[in-house]
Amino acid sequence: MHIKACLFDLDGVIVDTAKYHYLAWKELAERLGFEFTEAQNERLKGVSRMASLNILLEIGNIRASETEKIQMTNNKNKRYLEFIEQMQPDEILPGVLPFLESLKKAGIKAAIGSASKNAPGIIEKLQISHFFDAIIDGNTVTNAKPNPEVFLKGALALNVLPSECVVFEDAASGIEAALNGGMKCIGVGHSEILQNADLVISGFINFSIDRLMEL
Ligand code: B16
Ligand code: MG
Repeated sequence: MHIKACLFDLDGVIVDTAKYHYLAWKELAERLGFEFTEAQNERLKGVSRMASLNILLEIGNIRASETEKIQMTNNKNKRYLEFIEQMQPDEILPGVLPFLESLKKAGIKAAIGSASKNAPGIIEKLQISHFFDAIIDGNTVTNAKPNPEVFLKGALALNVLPSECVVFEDAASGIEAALNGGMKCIGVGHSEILQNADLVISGFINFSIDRLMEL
C-alpha cells in the first residue's frame, strides 16, 4: 500500500510523558485515600483529562461534584506541568528523531494526533515542531479516542485520505481510534495491550520506512 502520511500520538510514542501523568494521578489517588497501580493506569492512556479523572474516581469508588472534579483536574494538571517543566529534547524516545528525519527525506508527511491539551508546550520543549505539518491536540478535538476525530482532522490537515495514513499509538483507545478512522495502525509498546494494531513495535530503534510498505 502507498503511505503518504504518518500520524503520531504524542504521550507514550514520541516521549514518555505517560510516567508523569501516572505520578500526578497517583498523588491525587493517595490524597483521596487509595492506591493507584501502573496496571490500572493503562486505562487512562490516550483518554482525555476529565475522562481520566472519572476512571480514577470509579477505581477509588469515590463520588465528587462537578466543581470538585474541575478542582481535581486543575490540581492534577498543575502537578503534571511541574513534572514536565524541566523536560529536554533528550527525553525524546530512542529512534524517534532518525525516523522523523527519514520521513522528511522521503517526502512522507507527518502530524501529531494527541488527546493532550499540553501537546503544543511539550512539542516546543522537545524542539521538534519543524517535523510536523500539522498538530491536532486536545484543544482542537471534541470527541476523545476511540473516536477517530483527532486522526481524521490530521488527515484532512495534511490533505491525504485516511487510507493513505499510518497511525503510531501506545494506547488501546488510540488503536481503536485509528482503525475506526479507516487508517493503518502501528502499536508502540506491548502486543498484549495493543493486539488490534496491524503491527506492534517495541520502539523506533531499527524501525525504518520500508516497514510501512508491508502494511
Ligand atoms: P492532558 P496522547 C493523552 O495524550 C495521554 O495519553 C493521556 O494519559 C492524557 O490524559 C491525555 O493525553 C490528556 O492530557 O491532561 O495533558 O490534556 O497519548 O493522546 O498524546
Ligand atoms: Mg499515548
